[in-house]
Amino acid sequence: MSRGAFIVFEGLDRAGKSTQVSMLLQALKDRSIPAQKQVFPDRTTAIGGIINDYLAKKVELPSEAVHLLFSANRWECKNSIQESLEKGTTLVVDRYAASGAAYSSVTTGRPLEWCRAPDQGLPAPDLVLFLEVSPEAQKTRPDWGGERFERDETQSKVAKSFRQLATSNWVFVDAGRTKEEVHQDVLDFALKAIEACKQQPIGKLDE
Ligand code: FDM
Ligand code: MG
Repeated sequence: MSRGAFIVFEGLDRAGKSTQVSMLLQALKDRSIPAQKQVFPDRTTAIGGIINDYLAKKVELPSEAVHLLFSANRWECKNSIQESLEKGTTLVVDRYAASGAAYSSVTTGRPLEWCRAPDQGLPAPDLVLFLEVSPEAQKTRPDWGGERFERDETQSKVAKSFRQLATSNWVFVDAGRTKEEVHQDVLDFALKAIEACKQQPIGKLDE
C-alpha cells in the first residue's frame, strides 16, 4: 500500500496558511484523496496549553524553554504523524519544524543549528510550501498584532531565518495574490508530491 504525503505550510504570521490548508484539504477530499489537517503549535495538548498562554502573553518563560516546548509539542505528535502517513493519509500541516527554528533563532539569538537540534529525528516533510507575503499585505489581514512575535522587526528577521532553512523540497509561493490563485499553485505542487512520495520511505529531519 502506498503512503500519504507530509505536506507542510510555512510562512510568517498572516500569510494565509490556515486558509490555504482548508482549501487544499477540500480539494483533496473532492478528489477522494485521504487527507487530514494538523496544526502546530497544537494548542489542545498539555504542552500546547502552556505555549498558548505564552503566546497570549499570560505567562513569561525563557525563550530557550519555549523553544523546547514547541519541539516537544511536535514530538508528542510523532507517532500519530507516522501512523497516518503509513496508512495512506496525506497530512496537511500548518507550521512545523522550520517555524520552530526560524522564530527561535530570532527570539533566543542562538545559531540555527542549536535551534534545529531538538527536532532531529522527527518525520521530515515531503513538501514545504512557503507562503510569501509582504509586510504591507501582512498588516491588512485581520487580527494582526495581538500575539507575541507579531511585530514588524521580529517578522523581518524571522523571514531571513526561514530563507536559510530552505532545502530542495521547499517551494516559494507568492501569497500576495488572490486566495484562488495561490490555491491553484498549491494544489499543483501538492498533487505532484502525493504522487512522488507514494513508494518512498518517510524521511527524518537531519538524519
Ligand atoms: N511558532 C510556531 C514558534 O515560535 N515555534 C514553533 O515551533 C511554531 C510551530 O508561534 F508566531 C510561532 C509562530 C507564531 C506563533 O503560531 C503561533 P500561529 O500559526 O500563528 O498560530
Ligand atoms: Mg499567528
